[in-house]
Amino acid sequence: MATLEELAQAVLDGDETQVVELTKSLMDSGVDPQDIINKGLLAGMDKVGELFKNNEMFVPEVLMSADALKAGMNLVLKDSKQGQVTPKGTVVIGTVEGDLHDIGKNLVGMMLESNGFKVHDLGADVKAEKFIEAVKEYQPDIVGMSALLTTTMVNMKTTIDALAAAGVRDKVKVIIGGAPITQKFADEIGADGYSPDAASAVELCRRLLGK
Ligand code: B12
Repeated sequence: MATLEELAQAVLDGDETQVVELTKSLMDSGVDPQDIINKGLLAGMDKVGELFKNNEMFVPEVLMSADALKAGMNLVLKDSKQGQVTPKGTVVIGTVEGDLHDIGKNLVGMMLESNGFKVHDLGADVKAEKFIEAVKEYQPDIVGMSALLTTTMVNMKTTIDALAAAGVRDKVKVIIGGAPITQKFADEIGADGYSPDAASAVELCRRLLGK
């Protein structure tokens, strides 16, 4: 039988085919989807983060791991999404201007979708104006912003200020996240919520919408 350790290793190896096979096998064996995500897929990505930080892994390999992770996540989340009908709420999500990191943002989007939210993903390197346009177009309940760089997290405040200047700040709840983000920072810039990971982001959205 496939193991969670093998799955983590396949993510680390950037071996998408293997990740898909192992994920399917674990799902077929009835392993808890949360364990497949946290102890398999994300455990592998954590290791990638460590090696990248120590210059033992480089951009092309990191991107292969990210693709492999996404393939596995899609399988698990697609399965848990079945049978859902009315959306619990609408979320517009994006990574702020200047920042290309989208893995965490994608995970948050996928987890929200699989928990019944309608998600409009604006992608990465999203300017404040684009968030404003999306709020006007989709009329979401929540705007989610992600940032992974200390140099781009300031653009979360820029975006909140721009939403206010455009007269739409009070129409939405704003939530933020990403490795350098803290609750303190969220309070400082006037965000409505922060969460450290994708699972608690779902809880946060539910709480903010009273669902
Ligand atoms: C993968 C990666 C990359 C990839 C990104 C690929 C992609 N498509 O995303 C590539 C190789 C392109 C890259 C490039 C760079 N990177 Co980089 N990268 C990483 C790495 C290794 C992993 C990030 C990641 O995906 N983690 C996995 C996900 C699942 O975790 P996460 O993003 O934190 O998301 C979770 C939570 O934070 C939260 N969350 C995230 N977003 C949101 C949003 C909301 C609304 C909520 C509620 C929650 C939430 O939920 C998520 C899921 O649980 C980190 C190291 C690290 N340990 O963080 C460095 C890191 C972020 N990168 C770093 C740097 C410096 C760079 C570069 C500047 C390198 C360079 N010199 O070119 C460039 C910048 C490019 C740019 N303009 O954005 C630094 C940042 C340092 C800093 N403090 O600013 C880090 C910390 C590495 C390091 N220690 O030096 N990087």
